[in-house]
Amino acid sequence: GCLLAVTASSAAQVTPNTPDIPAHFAFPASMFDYTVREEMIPMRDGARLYTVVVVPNGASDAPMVLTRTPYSARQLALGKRARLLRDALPLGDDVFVESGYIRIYQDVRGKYGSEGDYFMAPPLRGTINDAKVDDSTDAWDTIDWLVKHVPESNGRVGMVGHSYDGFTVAMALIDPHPALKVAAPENPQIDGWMGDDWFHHGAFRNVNLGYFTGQTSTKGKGPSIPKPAYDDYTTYLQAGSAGDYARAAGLEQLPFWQKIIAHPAYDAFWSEQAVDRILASRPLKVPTMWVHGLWDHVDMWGAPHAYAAVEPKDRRNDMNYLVMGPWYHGQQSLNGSTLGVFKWSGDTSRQFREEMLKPFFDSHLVDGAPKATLAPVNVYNAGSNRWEQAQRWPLACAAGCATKSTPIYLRACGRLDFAPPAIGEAESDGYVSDPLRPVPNLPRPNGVADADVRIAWAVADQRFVDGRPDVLSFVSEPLTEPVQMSGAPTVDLYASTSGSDSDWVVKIIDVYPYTYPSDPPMGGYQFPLSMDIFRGRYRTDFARPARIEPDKPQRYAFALPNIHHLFRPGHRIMVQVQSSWFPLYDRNPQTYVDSIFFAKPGDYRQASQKIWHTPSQPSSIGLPIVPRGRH
Ligand code: PG9
Repeated sequence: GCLLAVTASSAAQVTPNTPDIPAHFAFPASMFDYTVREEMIPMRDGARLYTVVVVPNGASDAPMVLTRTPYSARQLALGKRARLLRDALPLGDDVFVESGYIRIYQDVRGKYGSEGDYFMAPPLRGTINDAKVDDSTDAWDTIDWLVKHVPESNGRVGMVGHSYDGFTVAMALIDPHPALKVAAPENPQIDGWMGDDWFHHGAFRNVNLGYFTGQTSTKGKGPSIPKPAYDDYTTYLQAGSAGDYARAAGLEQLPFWQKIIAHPAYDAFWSEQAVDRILASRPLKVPTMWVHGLWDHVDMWGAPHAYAAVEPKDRRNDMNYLVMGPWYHGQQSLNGSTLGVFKWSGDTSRQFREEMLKPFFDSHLVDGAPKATLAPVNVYNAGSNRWEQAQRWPLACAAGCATKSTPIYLRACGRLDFAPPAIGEAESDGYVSDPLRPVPNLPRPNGVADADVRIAWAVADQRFVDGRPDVLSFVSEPLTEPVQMSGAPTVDLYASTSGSDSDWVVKIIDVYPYTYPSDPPMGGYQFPLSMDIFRGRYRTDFARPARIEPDKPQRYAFALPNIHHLFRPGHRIMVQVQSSWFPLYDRNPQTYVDSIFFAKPGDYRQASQKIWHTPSQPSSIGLPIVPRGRH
C-alpha cells in the first residue's frame, strides 16, 4: 500500500544499436498535481502566439491569471517541471497556486515560440505605429480565446507581470477585454525616456546595450554585449561614448538601437507612446494594483506615474491601487526580507503577495470570494520598518495635496537648512566635473559576477563618494523630532557650468547618527532614499535640447522618485549633487554636441560647476514632509 503502483509498462524492444534518445519522451501525467497544455493562440491578423496553460488537477470554475512575456513562456512555466505546481511555477506565483488558479504564460509576438514580428515594447497602434495589432489587441485576442477554450475556467481573467511583462499588463488596460477583471502591472515600463528603462530625463542607461543584444539579436535569448573588463566602469570608460561602444559591438545591425539613436530627445516618438498619457485619456475599466519598488532604478517612473495618471478617474477610490515596497527591480516576486544591509520586518514580498495581491485578485476572480478590505495605497516605511496605508498618494506635494511640500535650502559651507540663504553668505559652492573621471554609481569594481552588489546599489552607503572633490554634500543639523516624508521631492537647483552642457544628479539621503549602538556598523551610514539624473540640455524643453550658456546660473527643476520614510531624531537629512553617475548613465561630454551618443573624445572636457545659494537664486529641494500624525 505504501509503494507507488506501477501500472502499464510498455518497455520498447531495444537492441544495442537502438539510439539512446527516443523520438518522444514525456513524464507520466500521474507524476504531477497539474497538467500543461501548449497552445498556439491565433490573433486577429493570423499570427499565432505560443501559450502555456497550466491547470491544477481537478480544477473547475477556476479563475485564470495571464502573463505575457518576451522572456520565454516555456522557461517560466515549464523550466522546472517539478511534481508540485507550487514548485514548478516561479516563486511569485505561490498565492495563485494556493487559490487554485489556472496559470497562463504567453510569448509576446515574435519572441521564442510565437509567430509574427517582434518589436521592443511597441507603441500602441496609431500615430507612431501603423500596425493593426499591438500588445493591447494581442491581450484582447488572447483573453477572448482563453474564455472560450479553457473549460476548467470560470471565464474570468487577471493579468500580472513585472517590468516588460508589466508593460504588457498596462497595454492590456487600454480598451480591455470584458473578461479582464483585475490587473497588477508590477514595475511596468511606462515611459522609457522620462524615467524607465532607456533614459532618465534624457540620460542614457548604458546597461541597455547588453539588453538590446540579448533581446533583439535573435528570436530566443541572445548574448549580452561582450565586455573587455570585469569592472563595468573600466569597460564603459574605455569604450568612449555609448555610440562608440555600440558601433564597436555591431549594434547598428539592430533596428531598436537605430530607433534609440534616432530619438535622443523626448520627441513624439517617446511622448506619444508613454503609456500613462494613453491611460489617462481612456475610461478606467479594470481594477488595477500598480506595484513599485522604492529602490527600483530600472523602472523608477512607471508605476507611480501610471497610478497618478489614472487616479483622477477613480471617483469612488476603489479601482486604482498603489503598492510601494522596499524592493529592487522585481523583488516583490522573490524573497523580500532584506535589501543590501537592511533587514525588514519579515519577508515583505511574501507579505505583499499574501496580504495585498491575493485578496485583490481573489475578490475579483474567485467565485464567492469576499471583497478585499485593502487600503488604496500600501507603502513600506523603511524608517519605521513597517507597511503603512493611505487613501491617496502622494501625501505632500507642491500643490493639490493634503500638505504642501516644504523647501529645504542648500546653503553655504555644506549646510542644509529650512531657512533660505541670507545676504552676505558665500554665493555658491563649486567642484570640477571631469568626464574622464566620472563619479561612480556604486563602489568599484562592479562586474557581472557581483549580482548582489549591483542589485542593491541603490541603497549603498553614499559615503563611498561623500568627500570626493566632484561631489557636493549639504547636510542638516541632527533632527530633534521625527520627520516623515511621503511623496516625490522636487529639485529646484540654480546651477552654472563652465561647459555648454551638463548633467545634474541629486540625491536625498538619511544620514544615521555617527554612533548607532543597536547596530554599530550603521553609525554614520548614508542611506539614499531618492536619487535621479537630469540632462541639462533639456532644462527648457525635453523635446528640444539647447546649449547651456557657460557660467550663467540656470534653474533646473525636476521631480525625484518617491519617498515614504521616517527620519528619526538624531538622523540628518543630506542632499548630494554631482554631475556624473557612471557607468549607470552615459557621460555628458560637457561640451554641447548634437547627439551625445556620438560625442568625440575631444568633446569630453572638464567643467567648473557651481551650485548657487543667494537670496535670488536659492537652490532648494521641496521635501514632501507630512505633519506628524497625518500619515
Ligand atoms: N527592464 C526590462 C524591460 C522592461 C521594459 C522594456 C524593456 C525591458 C525588464 O526587466 O523586463
